[in-house]
Amino acid sequence: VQNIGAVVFDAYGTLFDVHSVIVRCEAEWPGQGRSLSQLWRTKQLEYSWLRALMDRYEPFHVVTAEALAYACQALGLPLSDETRAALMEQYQHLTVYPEAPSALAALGPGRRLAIFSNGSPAMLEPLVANAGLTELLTSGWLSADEVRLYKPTPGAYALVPSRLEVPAKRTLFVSSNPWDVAGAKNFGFLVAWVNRTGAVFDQLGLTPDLVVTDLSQIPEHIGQGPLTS
Ligand code: LAC
Repeated sequence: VQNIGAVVFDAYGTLFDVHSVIVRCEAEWPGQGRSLSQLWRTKQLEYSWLRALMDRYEPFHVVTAEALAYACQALGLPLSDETRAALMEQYQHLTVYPEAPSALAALGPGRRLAIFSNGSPAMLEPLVANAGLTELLTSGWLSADEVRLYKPTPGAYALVPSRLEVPAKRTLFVSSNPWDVAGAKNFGFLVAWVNRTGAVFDQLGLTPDLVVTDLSQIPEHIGQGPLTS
């Protein structure tokens, strides 16, 4: 995979570990933390896809809050306003995967680095700042909210080449979420799947160009950034 002018990252689960959400859920409801955070994440994604199919877009922080409300109700967990606020706040303080900063530093020279996420600006701005990634992400973050279209709709990914001014075929999209990997491939990016957990890839008729177990393995596969013309 050569001549890559831009490397673009999914946020949740790719650059950022949502595990800190589990810890906060577990603190609130001991023994229920993992199941709550898993159901919360599953519903968050389901709702984004269902809203897209119904053409009833809402920003990702709204969808995330509605998914949390569902998950707590489904598990019979009473959710107070302050607990809701505390759990939502966790999304702004997710831990960065340990290898991410050095991987970003290695990929940076001669190319654009950015996040492209379903996350709304209200979610991404503090998340990136709190994680100290502002300098390393030379082209910042892009939110699907700018086009009010969620991944994996091609129109969502189209924001990336239009903002970065690097063609899709010279852009490497990096995600840990197979559905997002398939969506990015469908759009026309070169795609790397970060499979940290030994997961099975989804059967969607699309496969990643590169499979790694963490971000540190990406630089060796894509060589040097093209000399900035
Ligand atoms: C993101 C979520 C969906 O777009 O992983 O960052």
